[in-house]
Amino acid sequence: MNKRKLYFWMHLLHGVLILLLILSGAVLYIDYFRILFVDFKWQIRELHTVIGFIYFAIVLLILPIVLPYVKAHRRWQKTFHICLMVSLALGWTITGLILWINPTSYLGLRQLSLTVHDFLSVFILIWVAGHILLWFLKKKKLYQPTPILNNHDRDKGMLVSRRDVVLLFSGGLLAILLGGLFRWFRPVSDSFLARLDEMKRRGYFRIYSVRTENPVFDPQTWRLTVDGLVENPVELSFDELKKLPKHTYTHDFHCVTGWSVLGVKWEGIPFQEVINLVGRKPEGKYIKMYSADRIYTETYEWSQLTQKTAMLVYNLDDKPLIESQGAPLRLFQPDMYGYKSIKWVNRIEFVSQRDLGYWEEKEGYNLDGYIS
Ligand SMILES: Nc1nc2c(c(=O)[nH]1)N[C@H]1C(S)=C(S)[C@@H](COP(=O)(O)O)O[C@H]1N2
Ligand SMILES: [Mo]
Repeated sequence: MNKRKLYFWMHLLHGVLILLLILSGAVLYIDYFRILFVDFKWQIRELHTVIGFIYFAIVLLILPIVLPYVKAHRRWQKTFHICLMVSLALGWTITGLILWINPTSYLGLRQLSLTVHDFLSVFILIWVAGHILLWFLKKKKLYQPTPILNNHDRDKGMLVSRRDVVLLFSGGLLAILLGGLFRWFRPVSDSFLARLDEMKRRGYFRIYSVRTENPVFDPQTWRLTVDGLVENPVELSFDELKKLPKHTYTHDFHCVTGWSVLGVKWEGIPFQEVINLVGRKPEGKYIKMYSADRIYTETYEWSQLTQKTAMLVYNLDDKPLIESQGAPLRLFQPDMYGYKSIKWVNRIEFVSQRDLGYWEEKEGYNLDGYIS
């Protein structure tokens, strides 16, 4: 294979791998796709990781070919481009590795990695979009590329000159920055920046559901059934439930797959209030909760839910739960992982034998889900 062809294929392979990473990453990142492919979430994660490793290997392979070339030519565009690509690859790989290892004892590090990983991905996405746009425009003859004057670019089988890519990219960045100066753009850029800031500071909920459709909450017809091995089974309307003594406190939320939200304000009814209300029979040692999605369940030892902070939550950060986050009611036990925080709770059954919950059955998650 001659050099030109080799460069061409390397460049293409590099691009294809990035595209695959972005695609598999998007499935993990975007609520809609994650929920659609929920049964394969771990497989997609593994796939994403493997492609990531291959990608990094390719970057390492390409480097010895590219570096001498950059050294010989000392053109700032080239140097800039290579440095950028290599730092992106490094940043992507290092943060990806940390997320893969998922160090539960270093939540801060994990959180930081997640933010950086997400941020770099968006950056790369913009980069790729620019690449494809230029290539497309050129194909349609809508754009005349800056002539590729030197032989090396031609040797590399470049589709467009690096210079145009750099120009387009800096142009895009500049547009976003300058956009902030125009009044019509302000709300967009401000809310974007505010959201970005909040994401950086405390993370955000990555809505997880095993069904594609959320149960709808109708305050008129909604009932919470508490039954099983209790003295007085009850059916509570939302208003009745809210009349029980409430409790509010702030605590972090951790999903076992590696993301967290810091400093979430939880407001709801301590579960002990419900126990008091119905009177647990001695045989009712375990508690099984059902979701209005009619598929998700979770179970607990009754004694795991007696601390005041184990609650049926209806307000999150001072606002009623939104539909995708379990409206009107979800459980929260601060010592346990997110999967124990069952959403759309509509039935609580006291039982004498403990069943596995949804994820415990499906993926072998730990039954108690305590954060280590
Ligand atoms: N009914 C129901 N509850 C659920 C889930 C679900 O799929 N269905 N996912 C659990 C998991 S794994 C997590 S991490 C949290 C996510 O909460 P969020 O969707 O508010 O981000 O909800 C938990 N409760
Ligand atoms: Mo989770």
